[in-house]
Amino acid sequence: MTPIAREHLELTRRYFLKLGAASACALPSLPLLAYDNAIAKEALAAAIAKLEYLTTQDSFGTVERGDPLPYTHPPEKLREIGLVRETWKLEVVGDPAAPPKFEASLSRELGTALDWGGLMTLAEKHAVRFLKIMTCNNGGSPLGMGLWEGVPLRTVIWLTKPQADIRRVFYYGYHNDDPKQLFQSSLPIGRVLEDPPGGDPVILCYKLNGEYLSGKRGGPVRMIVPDAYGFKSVKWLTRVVLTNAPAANDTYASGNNDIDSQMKTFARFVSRPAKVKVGEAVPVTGVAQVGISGLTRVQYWLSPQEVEWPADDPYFTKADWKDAELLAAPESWGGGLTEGKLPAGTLGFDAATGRPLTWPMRNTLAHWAVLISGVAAGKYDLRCRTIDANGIAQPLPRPFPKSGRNSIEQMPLTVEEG
Ligand SMILES: Nc1nc2c(c(=O)[nH]1)N[C@H]1C(S)=C(S)[C@@H](COP(=O)(O)O)O[C@H]1N2
Ligand SMILES: [Mo]
Repeated sequence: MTPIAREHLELTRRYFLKLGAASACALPSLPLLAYDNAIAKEALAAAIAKLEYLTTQDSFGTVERGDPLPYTHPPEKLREIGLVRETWKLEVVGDPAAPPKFEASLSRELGTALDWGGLMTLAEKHAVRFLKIMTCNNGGSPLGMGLWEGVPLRTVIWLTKPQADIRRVFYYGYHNDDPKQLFQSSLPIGRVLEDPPGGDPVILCYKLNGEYLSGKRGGPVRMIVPDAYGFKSVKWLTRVVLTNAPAANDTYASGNNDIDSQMKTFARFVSRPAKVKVGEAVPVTGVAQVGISGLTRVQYWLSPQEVEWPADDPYFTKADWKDAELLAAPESWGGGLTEGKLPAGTLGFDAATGRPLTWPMRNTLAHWAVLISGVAAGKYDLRCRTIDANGIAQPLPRPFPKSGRNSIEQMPLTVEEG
């Protein structure tokens, strides 16, 4: 099971319990024994797996490079290269190839680089926390769901007294001083200085789920870009360059990746049986990533395998899709937070009640579940998809890979004679 799968079970168990109780009175003709079996199975799995909304730091999926991996150096070396909090430093300098107009470099050479103490002083006044899902644009499903804390990148950029001729911000992770291991990304200065309505800032991130970032997660400090795929969130951050260059120079631009893509909305299965007996309900659960266009519905479609689908409808738009249930925001967020509580002041949450202002929230995930009943014996393909807040069904409006993999997921399901 993936980390998100495990954390998801706890939520869905409650959903099935509620559903089971309600249907016992409302629909007395349903095969209750089968329902009970399904409920029991879910409850058991949940007790074993203890699911949560947030992914703990250690159970995140990881996409990394470097030989050796920067955080695996011995402690002495880590101190020397600035990959522990006590010795970490961030440079913010101008690009000599496309010079910006600004007053004050934060540089190692001048002794003005931002250190951990400086960052923590800024944090006292400027720290923010928000939820963001981490997904590799080429990965089939999310790597993890986090509560990230940091200081907005713009707070540090303003310290350099920028004036003009700045079009982009390039930024770099530690790479063993080997140009071949360099990992870099970039953003338009506009995105750094300003957030879209309801959006979160780009941050110099030092905490995940209330704990300091581990080396593996990119600590002491990584970039977190809330609305972008993972490659914009550079780990082991050491250097920011202000530039008047007009174009991106992201490492991910090689490999045919679309480096301007914002997150897409798409659904994935988490748990579903491969086989049931006729009369047994089919419990299905999943996650949906909520991209730039939001999320209004998750749907499923059970199609007999022997039916061939017309080639001119590759996204199954004419299929008999049915709604699954989108689960509400959890009461307990998990992820190792004390009592599962989000800290006060988390962006997008009501200060008085601690509840989210909108749900589902962009750049996070939502859980979904459905209990499918009355399926005849046979072999099926089970598919799921999202409908975004513009009413557009996955994988449209952006079906191409390399800007975020969002193809419709498909799982086989066999319903056996009783
Ligand atoms: N320095 C550095 N930062 C990096 C990477 C890397 O290889 N080196 N991988 C990126 C990619 S492609 C992704 S998808 C995310 C994954 O973040 P995670 O490993 O914390 O889940 O980190 C990004 N940041
Ligand atoms: Mo990635």
